[in-house]
Amino acid sequence: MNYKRAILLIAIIIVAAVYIADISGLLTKQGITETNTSRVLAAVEVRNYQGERLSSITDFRENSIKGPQHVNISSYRLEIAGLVTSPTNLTYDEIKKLPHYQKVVTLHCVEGWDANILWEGVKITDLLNKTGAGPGTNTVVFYAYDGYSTSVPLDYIKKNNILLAYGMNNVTLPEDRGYPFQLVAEDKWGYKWIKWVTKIELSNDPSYRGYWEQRGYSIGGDTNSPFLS
Ligand SMILES: Nc1nc2c(c(=O)[nH]1)N[C@H]1C(S)=C(S)[C@@H](COP(=O)(O)O)O[C@H]1N2
Ligand SMILES: [Mo]
Repeated sequence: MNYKRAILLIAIIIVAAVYIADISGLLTKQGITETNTSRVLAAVEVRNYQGERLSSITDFRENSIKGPQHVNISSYRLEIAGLVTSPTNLTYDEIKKLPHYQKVVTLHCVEGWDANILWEGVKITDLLNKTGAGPGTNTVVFYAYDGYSTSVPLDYIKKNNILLAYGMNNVTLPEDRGYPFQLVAEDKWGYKWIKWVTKIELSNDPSYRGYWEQRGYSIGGDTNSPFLS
């Protein structure tokens, strides 16, 4: 065997080994699926998932405070700051390289419409593992490109494997829907599902009020309670 063929063979063995290690990592954890199938997202959205009917990525009412935002992905950084041990900035590609998960979750807007979507993204806890959380952290505040903000308890994120989504129904999050990232705030009203996320801040202030919370919506935002507090 000549030198070039040996190199090629070694390369093939490495690729195969990485692939097998990756697929054997297919796991189901607390209702969410870790997947290796859709890192390259499709051109056409799925409308059924394991027999369940999904809404379309166009079944939303666009009513964001400043309309759809355009985020330049080459200069985009997700900042993770506040009560962290080591603050960090991550690019879109760095975040997409983290383990990714899928779950079907319904967004309920206080205006009375819902959307049942197959979300795909990374776990917020995986992001926070990069920075650490200092003593006293109990709240996670999210900020967006349009000046919007909201907060959720750190415990809620940990207990529910809350995702930061970059995909919906197997397609990349469209700009109108929050590209590059939307928080999948399951069991919470739509105003907690912050889009165009630019910053995650760890805080010790559970009474932080974001955009709609300052205008009277509840800080907890649970869909099983009234949203006006
Ligand atoms: N950055 C940002 N995120 C936001 C909003 C917004 O105005 N700005 N609106 C929220 C509200 S009230 C709802 S119901 C959902 C709706 O998602 P959609 O605009 O994709 O339909 O986005 C949430 N996330
Ligand atoms: Mo909403």
